[in-house]
Amino acid sequence: MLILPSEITPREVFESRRKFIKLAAAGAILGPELALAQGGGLAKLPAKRNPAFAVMEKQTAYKDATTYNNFYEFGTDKSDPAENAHTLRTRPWTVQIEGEVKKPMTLDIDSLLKLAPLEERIYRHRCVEGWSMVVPWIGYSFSELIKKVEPTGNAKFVEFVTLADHQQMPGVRSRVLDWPYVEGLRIDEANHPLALLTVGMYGEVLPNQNGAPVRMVLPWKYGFKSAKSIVKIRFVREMPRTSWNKSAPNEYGFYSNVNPDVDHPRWSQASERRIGEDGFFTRKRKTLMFNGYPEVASLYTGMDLKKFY
Ligand SMILES: Nc1nc2c(c(=O)[nH]1)N[C@H]1C(S)=C(S)[C@@H](COP(=O)(O)O)O[C@H]1N2
Ligand SMILES: [Mo]
Repeated sequence: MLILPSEITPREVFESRRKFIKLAAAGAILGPELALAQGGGLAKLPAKRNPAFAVMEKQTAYKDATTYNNFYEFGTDKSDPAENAHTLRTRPWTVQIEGEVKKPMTLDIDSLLKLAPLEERIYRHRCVEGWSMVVPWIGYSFSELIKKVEPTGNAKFVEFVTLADHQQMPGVRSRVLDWPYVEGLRIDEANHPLALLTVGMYGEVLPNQNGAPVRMVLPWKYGFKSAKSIVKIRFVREMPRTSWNKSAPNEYGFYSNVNPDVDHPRWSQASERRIGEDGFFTRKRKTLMFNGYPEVASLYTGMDLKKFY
């Protein structure tokens, strides 16, 4: 039945939209993929969407975002983290913040959650392997935490150290990487508002396989820069030696900004497969410079991005 817009009263519009949203939320009309921000039944985490940081692309289904993961501490197959990460104990959990700061602190997860207002941000998320997702994350800008600890003038970089406990993490027994998983940023990158200290996704706390209880999300960089299950944040003078850089320095540089013009030595980075879109007729998507976040470009003025990959 077609109704002309001129025939509908504002009240009817409102009512039908409300019904639609209710049904959509229940997954009845759109199916689970488009039902907005449907989680997986974990603890809810109220957060207001920040529209300035919300890409209007179809969100990846929760099921896909939580069963196709890289988290080598739980195994190297994409399905391993979802199968194995139930052994991770995310409470109690503390994050130690130390190094070149005037106010070093150790925060438990509840204090971290309360450090700044939680926002929902819908980011593109692109792995160096050539796949991408669109995920509604929950967190706040890492710059909020930087403000609290007051870095000294010597703090040029930030190092993220993540949990490496072979009791809880079966993958740590294998030597695929030099544990603990370490990542890093230059201090101005860490201060960029896009850099998200992340505690939830899809309206809920993070599932273990996605880096519970706290991780980084750096949408303009390849996924491996976004360290999961962080236990220590160090403000340092020297560029941190990061796990992937140590394991293959010619393949994984410190910066690792998404860049369609700089290929991985073993494959092109010009395009990507969006998880959930892999039908026979589905074209690969063109990868965008800085993953479609040109606002970070000024961080790299004057740098040769082929050299500083
Ligand atoms: N501690 C830790 N963090 C990690 C990884 C890891 O193996 N261990 N994998 C990285 C990689 S390669 C990617 S693509 C993203 C994947 O995040 P997601 O599973 O939430 O999509 O996490 C990153 N963070
Ligand atoms: Mo990745």
